[in-house]
Amino acid sequence: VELLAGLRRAVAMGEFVLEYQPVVDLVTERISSVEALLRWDAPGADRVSPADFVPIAEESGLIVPIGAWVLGQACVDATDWYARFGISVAVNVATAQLHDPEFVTTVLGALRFSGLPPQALVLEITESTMIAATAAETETVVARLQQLRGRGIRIAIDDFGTGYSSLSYLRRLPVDILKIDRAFSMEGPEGADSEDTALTKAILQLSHSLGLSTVAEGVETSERADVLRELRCDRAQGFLYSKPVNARALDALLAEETNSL
Ligand code: G
Ligand code: G
Ligand code: MN
Ligand code: NA
Repeated sequence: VELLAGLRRAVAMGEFVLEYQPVVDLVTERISSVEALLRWDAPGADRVSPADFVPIAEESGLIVPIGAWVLGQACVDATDWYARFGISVAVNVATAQLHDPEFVTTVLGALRFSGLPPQALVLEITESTMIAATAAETETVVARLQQLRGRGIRIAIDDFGTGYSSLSYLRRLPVDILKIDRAFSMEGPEGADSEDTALTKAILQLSHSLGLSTVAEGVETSERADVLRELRCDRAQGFLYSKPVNARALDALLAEETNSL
């Protein structure tokens, strides 16, 4: 209840900020895109993790206005990065946003206002999006995603491999990118688990045969990056390359890359 009141105030007072985590091309090792990640800086309090407040924002429906702000801000920030470096931006979209009749208008409005081209925007949705939905609701969401995809916006399945019934979603959803959950790249005390590698390999084979692009999440070591490159995973994201950083720090990272060309 306290958190919910805080969230309402945060929406009204503009206490949210975005950080951006680079996604790196595994062959060139250059930044090809970024993922926008929401942060809540309540004045006089410690930063609250989205893992704690996003579920509450979802339950209360506040995620709809918060998500609209995220889309708008991410598109504004990315316009310059796209123009100068060809960097696209991925935005996390909660289930409640996809069920909002205004969702398509909100996304297209964010593009129009910022001037960001649709091919520079990726919407990340999770497999769980479809679990609670009825057949009719699923159809509506799929139609919305198809409409956006028709404009050139790409759709990514986030946290792939952890949800239930993954494969049936791939058939139903209009998808361009699979993001392999970081659980498959997390290393135990003896290094990368061979079972995780086997699963990663299977996901990559599936992804290749469906013509999808792949991003491995949670890559923390160069050994893991080597394995992924060998398995022809396209891109990787994780602490090996960069933690999520604010927009100014991302500017600096991109400028640094250009200088080292
Ligand atoms: O960045 P971090 O690892 O703290 O994020 C924790 C969780 O919050 C992740 O699952 C991430 O997908 C989610 N998250 C981060 N930013 C957003 C956002 O803008 N919208 C939604 N719906 N979820 C987000
Ligand atoms: O669920 P989603 O994939 O949107 O969550 C992204 C979150 O994962 C980010 O908030 C970020 O803090 C976290 N993250 C990013 N890279 C790494 C990593 O290399 N290791 C771990 N443990 N977490 C990461
Ligand atoms: Mn994500
Ligand atoms: Na993820």
